[in-house]
Amino acid sequence: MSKIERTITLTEQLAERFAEMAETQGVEMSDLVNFTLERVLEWNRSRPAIADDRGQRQEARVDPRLDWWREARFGMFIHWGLYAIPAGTWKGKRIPGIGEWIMKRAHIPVAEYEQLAKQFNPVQFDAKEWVSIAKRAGQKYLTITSKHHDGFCLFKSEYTDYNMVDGTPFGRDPLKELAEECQKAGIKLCFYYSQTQDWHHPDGDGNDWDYHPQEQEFDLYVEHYVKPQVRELLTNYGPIGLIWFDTPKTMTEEQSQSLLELVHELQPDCLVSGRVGNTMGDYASAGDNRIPDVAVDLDWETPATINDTWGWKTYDHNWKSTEELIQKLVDIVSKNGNYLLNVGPTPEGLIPQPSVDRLLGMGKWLDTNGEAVYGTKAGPVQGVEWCRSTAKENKVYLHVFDWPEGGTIEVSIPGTVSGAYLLADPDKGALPVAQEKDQVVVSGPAEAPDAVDTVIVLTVE
Ligand code: JFZ
Repeated sequence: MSKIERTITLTEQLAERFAEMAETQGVEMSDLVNFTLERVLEWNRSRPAIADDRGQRQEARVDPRLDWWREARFGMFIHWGLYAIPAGTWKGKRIPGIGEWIMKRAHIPVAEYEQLAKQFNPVQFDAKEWVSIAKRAGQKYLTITSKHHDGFCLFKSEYTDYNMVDGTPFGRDPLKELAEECQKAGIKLCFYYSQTQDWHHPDGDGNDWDYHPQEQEFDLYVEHYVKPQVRELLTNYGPIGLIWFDTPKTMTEEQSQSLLELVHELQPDCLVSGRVGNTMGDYASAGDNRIPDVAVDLDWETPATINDTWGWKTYDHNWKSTEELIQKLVDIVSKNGNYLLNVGPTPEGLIPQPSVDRLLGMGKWLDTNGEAVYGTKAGPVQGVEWCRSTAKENKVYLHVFDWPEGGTIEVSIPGTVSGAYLLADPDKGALPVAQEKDQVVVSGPAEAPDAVDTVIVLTVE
């Protein structure tokens, strides 16, 4: 039976089950379907934000190699590749889902998808500009898709011509140019690399419309393709902050372990993401756009989108507001996490303007309030709707999202509070503080000084 036939059979069976159930329960079939989908979404939301197998190796929790990353807290994710050309539309049809998955979602044959490389000519690409946007946004590291699931490589590789230098009219290596600019700007360059899914490679995971999965030799692909390419990435671009492996799927413990060892052998300081699989990462990876409810005692990161796609889609206009993004950053940092916020540049090589606007807005807020974000960890106030807290040395930073009426801020904090001031106040003018046991009451101005997040600094003994 072909894939299409199997899908049709399954769909028919599912429809029959729904029809049967709707009849016996005496409800409309469409209601039943909607109800079921709601439950599936609910189930997804109820799953832990950080899955066990994307966790952090225990030894890494205290490893000083992570110190730069713990200090950084905010990074730029870049999803860029051939998928930016169709940008969500294939042969006139809008393909649902995230942009970089178009090859799989539309079952585009390798021979056809490959042709996109001949059109990829991002003449407006300017590494300096991209890095400058990250810098002005207050982002301290930059993680770019060196190879995504579609198999196309943004870097010059000896192991395939399906790469930016050998396979496109552009002929330049954007990772080389980014490496130089990152070095100058003091931003850590990091590489996303899809180690399991590769819909182009005959032995890679995930393409069952061109290849027969039963006949594939995944181990050979890891040994003779993934590892040599990881070696290239860690040899040709200077010091790399981390390798962001993704969707471990079938990765065995041995395979995860050997990738981890290879990375650490080539660049001992280079970190490995939790999605290398089998709880072996240097830090844990939360589900996409997921934020845990309370602080997590791990080093972890949320990868997130500004709209709903990673790779550029012309018709995804569902942009989160700057205010929302600032609060998400603070929410994550207040729980010990890092925020890796994505942009999906166009096939011309430009970061979409709505993304730039929001990033620069975040940077502006961070210019004033960065002290309460960078190098901080989870603060003592947790699980409070209107307030988050971060902490560093003898300071607790209260992040007030919803300013209470009259400006009286009341929180529970262990330790003696010796003073309070608004972080945005250059004079650090003292705010009245009263404390009774753990209850601390700060008298702030009647009106919220910052509608998004007003930071109050508490000095704690
Ligand atoms: C993966 C990729 O498939 C996707 O294209 C993108 O690169 C994203 C950053 O990562 O997608 C995932 C991986 C893991 C989860 C969700 C989407 N997860 O654990 O919830």
